[in-house]
Amino acid sequence: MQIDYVKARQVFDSRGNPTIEAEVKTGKIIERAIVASGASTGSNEAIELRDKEKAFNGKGVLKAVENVNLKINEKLKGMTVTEQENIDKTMIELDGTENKANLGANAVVAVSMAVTRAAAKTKEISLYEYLGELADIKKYCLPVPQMNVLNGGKHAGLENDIQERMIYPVGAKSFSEAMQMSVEIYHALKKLMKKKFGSLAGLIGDEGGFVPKITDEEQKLELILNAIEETGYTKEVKIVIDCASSEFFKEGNYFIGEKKFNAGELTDFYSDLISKFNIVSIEDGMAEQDWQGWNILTEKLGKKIQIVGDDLLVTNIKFIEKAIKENSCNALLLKVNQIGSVSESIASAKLSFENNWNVIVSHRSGETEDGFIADLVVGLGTGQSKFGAPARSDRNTKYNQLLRIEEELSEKNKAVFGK
Ligand code: 2PG
Ligand code: MG
Repeated sequence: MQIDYVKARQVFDSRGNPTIEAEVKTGKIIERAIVASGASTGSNEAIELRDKEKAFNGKGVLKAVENVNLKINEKLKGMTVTEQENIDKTMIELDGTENKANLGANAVVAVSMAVTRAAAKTKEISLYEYLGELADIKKYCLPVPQMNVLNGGKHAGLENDIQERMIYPVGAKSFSEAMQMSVEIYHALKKLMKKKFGSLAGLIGDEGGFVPKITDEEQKLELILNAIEETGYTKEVKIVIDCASSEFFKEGNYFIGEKKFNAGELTDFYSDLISKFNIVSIEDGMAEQDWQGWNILTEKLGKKIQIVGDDLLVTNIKFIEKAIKENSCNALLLKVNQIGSVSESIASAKLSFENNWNVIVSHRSGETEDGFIADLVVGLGTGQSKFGAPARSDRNTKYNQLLRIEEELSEKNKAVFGK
C-alpha cells in the first residue's frame, strides 16, 4: 500500500500549548498521530521546532506543519506505508542534521507515528502487534505502571525540588489489578492531602499528581506511604522517583529544598530514602552533564535498585552506548519524541535489552489524547510504563487503551503482566 499523502495541522496539548498532528492517507485508510511535549527537557533531545513569533508566545508550530505539508509530503508520497525504517530514514536524510533541527523532530515524529498506525491498519492487525513485529520482539506484555501521584519541580511551579514521586504496584497480578490498586491509593492520597492541607490541596500538577506545599522530601514520601497503608497495599506497592536533577544542578552542586549536596552526598541522601521508603527505582538521580556523578550513583546503588537515565540518554543510541560502556545507569527511559522517530525508538529499546537493561516507556509532561505509547509499551514488551497519575484524560487515555489491550490478549490467553 502506497502513501497517497501526509499532511499536518496545529492542535493543542494538555498544557494548552500548540502541537502538531500528522495525518497519513493510504488507499481508504487515514490515520493520525499527535506529538507530546516536555518541560524538563534534556539538552540533547531532538529539536522541537517552534515558530518563535508573536502568536502563542512563540510556541506555534506552523513551520513544522508546513515542513510536513511540503517537504515531507513530497518525499513520502508513493512510498510503501509498511516500510517504516525506510520512511524514517528518508525523513532523517531530508532533514540532514543530527537532531532534526531543520524539519523539526515534532514534524518528523508525528509523521513517523501516523505512518506506523496506517501500516498496522493496512495489515489489519493491532498497533501493538505491528510494533512488536517492527521490533521483532513479539513478546507482548502489559506494563507495571509507574504513576506520578505527587508532582513537583517544573511540573508544579517549584524550584529545587524532586520532580516525581510515583507508586509502582509490582505485586499486582494483572494490569487491571494494578490499576485498581493505583486508583484507590490516588484517592486515599487526595483525601489525606485535603485533610492535612485544606481543600486546595486536591488540585493537581501537569501529570495529574497532587502538589503538597511542603519542602521536606521525607514528609512528602511519608504522605504516599500513609496513603498506601490506608488502602492495605503495603506489600504490593513500591515507590519510584524521578528527580529530574538537571533542574537543580548548579555549578557542580545539587540543591533540594534548603539543602546542598555534591554527587557523593546526594547518593547517600538517596540511599537513606531508599531504605526508609521502599524506593526501587531512581530516574535522573544525577544531572545530564554530570557523568561522574552517575558513576558514583550506579556504583553504590545499581545492584540494589533500578537506575534510570532520561535526560542523560535522551533515547539516543549514542548516549546509551556511552552509558553502557561507563556503567552510568542500568535502565532506559524511552520517549519517542526525544529522538524523533519510531524506528530510532525501537533501536534504542533493542540496544538496551541486548545489554540487559530495563526499559520504561514514558509520556511527556505535556500530553495529548494520543495513546500511541500504550501500544508501544506492549509491543516492545518492556514491562514498565510511566504515564502519569490515573487522572485527566491526557493520562487516562493511555491506561484505558492498556485495559483494552489486556482484554484482547486475555481472550487469546496471552495477557502477560510485567516482565
Ligand atoms: C520526565 C518527563 C515526564 P518532561 O522528566 O521524565 O515525566 O518530564 O516531559 O517535562 O520532560
Ligand atoms: Mg525524567
